[in-house]
Amino acid sequence: MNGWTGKLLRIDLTTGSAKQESFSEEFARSWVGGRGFALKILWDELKPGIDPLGPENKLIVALGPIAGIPAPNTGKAVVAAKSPLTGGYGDGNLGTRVTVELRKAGYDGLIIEGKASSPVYIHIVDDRVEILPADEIWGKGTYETNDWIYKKYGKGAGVLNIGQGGENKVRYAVIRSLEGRAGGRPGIGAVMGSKNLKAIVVKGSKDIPMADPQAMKKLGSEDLKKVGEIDKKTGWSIQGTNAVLSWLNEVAALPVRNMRKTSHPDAWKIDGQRLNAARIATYGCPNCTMRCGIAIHDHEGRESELDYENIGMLGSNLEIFDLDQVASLNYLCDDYGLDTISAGGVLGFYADAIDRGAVVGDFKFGDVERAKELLRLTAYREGVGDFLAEGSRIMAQRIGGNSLDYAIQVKGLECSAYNCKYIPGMALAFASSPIGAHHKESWVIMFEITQTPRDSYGPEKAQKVIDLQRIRGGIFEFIVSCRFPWIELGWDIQHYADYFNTITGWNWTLADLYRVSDRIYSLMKLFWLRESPNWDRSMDYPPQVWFDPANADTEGPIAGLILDRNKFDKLLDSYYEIRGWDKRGIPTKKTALELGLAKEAAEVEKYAKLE
Ligand code: PTT
Ligand code: SF4
Repeated sequence: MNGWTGKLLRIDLTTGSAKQESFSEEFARSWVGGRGFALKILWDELKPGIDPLGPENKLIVALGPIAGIPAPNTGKAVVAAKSPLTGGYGDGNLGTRVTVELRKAGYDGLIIEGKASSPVYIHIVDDRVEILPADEIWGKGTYETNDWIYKKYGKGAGVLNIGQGGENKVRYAVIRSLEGRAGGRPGIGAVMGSKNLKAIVVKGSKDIPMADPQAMKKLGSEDLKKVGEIDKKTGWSIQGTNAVLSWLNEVAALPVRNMRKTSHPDAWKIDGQRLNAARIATYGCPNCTMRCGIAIHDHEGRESELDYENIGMLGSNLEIFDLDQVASLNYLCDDYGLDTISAGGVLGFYADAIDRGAVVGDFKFGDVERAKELLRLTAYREGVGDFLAEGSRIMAQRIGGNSLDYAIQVKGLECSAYNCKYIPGMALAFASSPIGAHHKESWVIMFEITQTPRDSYGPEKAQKVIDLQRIRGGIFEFIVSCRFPWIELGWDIQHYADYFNTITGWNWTLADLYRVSDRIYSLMKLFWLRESPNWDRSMDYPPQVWFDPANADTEGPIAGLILDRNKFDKLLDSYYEIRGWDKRGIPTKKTALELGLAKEAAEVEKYAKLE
């Protein structure tokens, strides 16, 4: 089957065994790869209600047909599991050499199950798979672990690993890769830790199967060059993702003080210009000619790579406006393997709770040294860190009263760094994201603010959220490729259909790819329903505080304005209607059948009715 190696590698850590498994062309046609493969495997193999941190959960590393091929920005991988933070399907997409090496080793993905009796790491070289003791690296941060692996296997190996956060099952622990990247916000690093798995090291030497390798090579290398040239012309990588910070501050959408405020006069101190001026190194994922990873020295003189989300959540959201100190917090998150977005959200929620008098504690907004200590306590689950390691939804439930209103999360996942107090479309994007409040599914904010009336709740906003989800949460997550050339450089989405067809020898249109996106989104919702048969639309709501008039800004462009709950409900209705979902936000039977999900619909009906 061209385009896929056709093989998955299943590794059982309980028995210490590994076996190669083939998948059918029908499976590839229905789910394509990445998020599609991961979701379908977890759907088929996990019993509903299992403990995400127990041995029954499975860790999936899933690649797609264009992952790792020589074409723009294809060095990405999806890591997935049932999420310990949300309880639903969870995944993340990170830049890593593992993508290239695993495909060259002959696999389109890994299924890791069971639990090792003591800490181990997995070493894969083509057909050889070893499960080796990790005693020397267990307990170490990701940097030291990376160095240890580099020394042993050389810098050409693909590596995924976890820090102390994953080992100690912090619910928002991520998986890290050597390129400075991190992924799996919904606690996929904690799932890896729960299996006593410290790292995965991969090296491959085979060819990636393609229908027309010569044509792909030509197309890919020309396009890599073109993307690099466009990037130089537009200058996007000069500030990278942090180019957006000053704009968000201007339009009152920056996270400040647990998202109670939307802008700050000191925001310029941590903006894209300052970041670029402090740059000491630039990093990129494999196969990328628009390298966007900007590294600077942190307060302690260590190298720390910063993106906008890190700066927004660990900087302005905590009212910390020293870039080198923000870089220190970011370094700690990277080293402990904690998601920066959730870490910033949790610390913001905690400072806010103390401020409101809901809990007693000694952390204030702006207190960077205490923030550093709290990250350490969290990673080791010591003292109050054990509480912070649970994430803001569980923390709020434990605190009680109306605390949940102030937890800036959806479905348990902390919101990325966009303050949507008065941005209905982006609030819908967070609310409808099937893995919780991640911006990756639909970053509608720029379109919404620059091209629509900000205060409209019309169905065109729901349509735009879905259009973006089909591409971002859909195509890029199942063919598995970085979406930045398309978003930041205007690279036409048709290019990806072209790569797909050149590799597979098929003749798919964008409409065919969108259909796979819709199938995936509907199955993610069925996954939720199977886990929570009493599912209702309240799980698809943004944080309550965004509806609270008492929380409206008192000055600036949106002074006195806040989201309107009734209008938001109508917007959500429009979203469900376009998707063919019922008023609960669950696919109807008709939609499920149209998308080829008859078997899955029948399975879910053992637990709850479909309309
Ligand atoms: C993503 C989320 C993001 S999204 C950022 S910064 W961003 C944070 N990065 C973290 C980090 O770093 N260290 C850490 N300890 N925690 C972190 N948490 C946060 O995780 C690199 C880029 C970025 S930078 C983005 S938007 C795009 N994301 C893509 C995506 O999701 N899919 C896709 N097909 N292409 C993408 N391209 C871009 O990749 P999660 P990464 Mg990450 C150090 O994975 O779980 O989705 O969380 O993947 O390789 O670091 O992203 O302003
Ligand atoms: Fe990685 Fe950035 Fe390149 Fe995307 S644009 S592949 S995130 S370096």
